[in-house]
Amino acid sequence: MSKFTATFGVEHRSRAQLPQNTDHWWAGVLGVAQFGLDLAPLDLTNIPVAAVALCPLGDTDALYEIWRADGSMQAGTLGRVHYRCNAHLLFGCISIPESSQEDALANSLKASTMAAYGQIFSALEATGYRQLVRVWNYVSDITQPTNDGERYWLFNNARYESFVASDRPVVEAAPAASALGTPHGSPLVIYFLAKRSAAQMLENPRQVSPYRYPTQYGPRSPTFSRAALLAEGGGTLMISGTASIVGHETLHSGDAAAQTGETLANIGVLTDDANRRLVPDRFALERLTYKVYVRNAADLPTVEHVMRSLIGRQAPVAYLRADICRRDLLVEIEAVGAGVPLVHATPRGQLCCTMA
Ligand code: 3EB
Repeated sequence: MSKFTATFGVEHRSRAQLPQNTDHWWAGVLGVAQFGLDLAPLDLTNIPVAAVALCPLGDTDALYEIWRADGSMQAGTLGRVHYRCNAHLLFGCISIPESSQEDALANSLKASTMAAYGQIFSALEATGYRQLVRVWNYVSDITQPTNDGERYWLFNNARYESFVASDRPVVEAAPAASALGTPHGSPLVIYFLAKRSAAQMLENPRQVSPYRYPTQYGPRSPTFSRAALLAEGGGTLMISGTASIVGHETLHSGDAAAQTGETLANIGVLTDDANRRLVPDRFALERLTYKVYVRNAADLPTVEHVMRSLIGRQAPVAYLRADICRRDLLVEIEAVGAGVPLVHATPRGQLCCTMA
């Protein structure tokens, strides 16, 4: 791995913490995910913004997840996909309204999922950023039953079929992902990061790989890996949405505190594996940037307490209220390791050698 982007990472900000639209700071932004209901548009030229109908928990009504990178950037639109990229990385997003007909609950999700992934894969082929490494999926009414099963099952089926139709790997090289539920009537929103060169995909030995889940969780297993390890940013670990699942089973049903602890144990296994692959102590629970989805807002103090007791006071954590794709899951946690602040602390030459 001879060349990589020195600066790459994520930060979370409130609206008040965003620089003016005209500020040069935005030149270093690959893309933005905006979380909140009925927010005024950001109105940024040439920067894709994924608008997700999930409410932040805490003292802000808008959360901005900002992906930063360096080098000159180019933006474009292909179909409904908006993207922006530097020499190595591409951020993209797509939003597809679902049919408003109640009786079309199943068909419209299948169609919108196939359309979204079809357009994403076409855009990746057209731009040359072929490796899809991280995907965020926001699906309305995610646990709602239909005649053909829960909507998450239908989403899984359509996602799988889209991958196969575009000759994409559905097992070991599947992207890291998150999948969360948004309120009824929200569009399907997917945002993603893609690369010109491959990333290392990680599995978690404590957990059955998603693509091998048994059919009790739906006839078609989910298409994602547990984490992606990228050379960019001096080594960046992107951990998928992670829950209190050991083997393939949900543990600690009804217990938000225990689910949070089990989830962090799962994340700890992934940071350990990434350290073995990259450099010792590169990643630690205390130094990740977290996004935590909480099913019941009333669980926030409990979840926060367990988070802080296990990760310490320093790590940034953003909380969102969201439905999680299994009804017995109360918490889902995703995380990003290293990124912008750590680049300077890490000797670059060492990373070049170990990532090769
Ligand atoms: C799990 O581990 C919890 O379908 O893309 C987490 C991350 C979950 C991604 C997805 C689902 C997805 O199975 C749920």
